[in-house]
Amino acid sequence: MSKLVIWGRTNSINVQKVLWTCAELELAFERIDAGLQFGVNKTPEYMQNNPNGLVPLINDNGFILWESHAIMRYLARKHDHQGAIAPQDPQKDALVDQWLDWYNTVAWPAMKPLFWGWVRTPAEQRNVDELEKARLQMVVILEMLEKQLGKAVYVSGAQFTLADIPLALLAFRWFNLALERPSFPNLSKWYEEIAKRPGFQKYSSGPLT
Ligand SMILES: N[C@@H](CCC(=O)N[C@@H](CS)C(=O)NCC(=O)O)C(=O)O
Repeated sequence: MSKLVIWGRTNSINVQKVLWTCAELELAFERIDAGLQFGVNKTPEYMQNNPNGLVPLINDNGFILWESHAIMRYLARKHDHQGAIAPQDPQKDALVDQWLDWYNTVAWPAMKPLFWGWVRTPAEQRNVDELEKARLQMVVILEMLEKQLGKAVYVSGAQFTLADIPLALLAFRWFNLALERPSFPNLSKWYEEIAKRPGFQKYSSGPLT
């Protein structure tokens, strides 16, 4: 029987993407804690499999893969024969890729300083002016998502797909930071819908750490 092993701590957004994807695809897996306080990810054995020394990493019956979006796509390609979360139509699938890339190149780079500043930096070391600039930048970026969600029910179109997963995990962080937030009705409506999914409930929730 094929065995999927995932390395990564459950509070990592990148690990959560993979765990939630497994939940959508109803895949069984073994998870090994790694990263931050758990260590593991900088050991020579781990670095041989992932030279970045980051989580997540998977071993799928001998096939090694890192980079959370590559892992999500791989699992969907292997198991999602009906196109339940990764559309088979090339254009719909390309739109999924577009938003996954947008998350990596635009949305998360803007969110990361806010998350690290408010969650992982001691209060006395925070640069509040820089954090305010980061918040305003994030508002501009979320306006793009707000517009998109005014045209489509889900991020890449009419169907829930892989593209919703990272952005919903980002939105969880945005909504759970004690920040001033403008009203984004489309984003809120989408988020409320997504928050009903068992994979989101199981892997995204809990205090931000
Ligand atoms: N682009 C990579 C980023 C992976 C990444 O930055 N992982 C973080 C956790 S979210 C990490 O391993 N940090 C070091 C640690 O946890 O020790 C991906 O999407 O998988």
